[in-house]
Amino acid sequence: MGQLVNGIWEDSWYDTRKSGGRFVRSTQTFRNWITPDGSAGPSGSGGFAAESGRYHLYVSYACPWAHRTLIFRALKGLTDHITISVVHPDMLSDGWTFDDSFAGATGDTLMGHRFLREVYLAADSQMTGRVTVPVLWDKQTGAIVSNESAEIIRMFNTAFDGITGNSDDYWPEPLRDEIEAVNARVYSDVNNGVYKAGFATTQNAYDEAAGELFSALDWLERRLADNRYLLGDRVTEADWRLFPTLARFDAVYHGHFKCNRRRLVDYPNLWAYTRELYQWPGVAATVRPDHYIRHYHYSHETINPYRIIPIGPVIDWSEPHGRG
Ligand SMILES: N[C@@H](CCC(=O)N[C@@H](CS)C(=O)NCC(=O)O)C(=O)O
Repeated sequence: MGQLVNGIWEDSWYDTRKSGGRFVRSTQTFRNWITPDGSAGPSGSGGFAAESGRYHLYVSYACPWAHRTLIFRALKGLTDHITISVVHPDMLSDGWTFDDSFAGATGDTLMGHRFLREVYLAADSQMTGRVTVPVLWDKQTGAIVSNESAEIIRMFNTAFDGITGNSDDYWPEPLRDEIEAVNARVYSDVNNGVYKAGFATTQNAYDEAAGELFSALDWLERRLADNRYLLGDRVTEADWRLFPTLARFDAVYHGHFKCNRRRLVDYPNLWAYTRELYQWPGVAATVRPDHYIRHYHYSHETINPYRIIPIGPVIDWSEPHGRG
């Protein structure tokens, strides 16, 4: 694993020395928005109009951030309008690669590159930063629109509605403030919280992250006792941002990241809720345990130096959820 510095690939693991053993996720570099008419969005520059077939999404089935974008692509009827390439689950010294020898890894179906970093360099030959998935690519201008999943799902939520005729809204105006508040805690303590626990290199950093994670799961469990979804009776972006972490919890985070106070299946409401979201039309195909179990255990040498892939818990996703 590594990063680009002035266009040159440097192979290095996350440096937690300056942050007291804490993992600090860096912010993303490409922050433009696709809009219905190509006008500029909340950040970046304009020129990215919603058009069928114009955009390509680079993803990993292992990555929870990329997973959100795949879910929104499915929910919003965008599979015929936005093409995808899926990287190999192993992220080693070359970062994400387009080796297509793992079932479901497609290679770079658009440009035929070997490494994801080449996609970044095609957009900016002097790029400095991490080479992450997801990446939303504009075929027309040869630019990266965005590599920030939180913003890609907002674009997918509305930008293509005129093309797809799908106006389902997962970020409804009256609920936005509350969605933001739930997202903030879920991001910090759950989505990123599992990484903070797993990548901690001091006991203190781990204790802090694991404590916050399980307090947040207890809070979510209580919330879902009286509410079908996080915001009440309507599924929103907040649910789809939580789901990828819950889907990986028992198979990956519980063991590999030492998030083991409880398993997801020990929380009756959260577990039934996760099954309901899994069973939502189009969602199951985005959940690839083969990719995420392989990715985490094989790629994180500092955590699992012998790269043994565990046998894993048996998880019955098809059990009726009984909610609603
Ligand atoms: N804020 C980004 C985070 C993306 C991210 O960190 N992706 C991970 C995979 S789960 C990655 O590609 N990491 C490679 C690296 O850090 O070098 C987003 O939500 O899109």
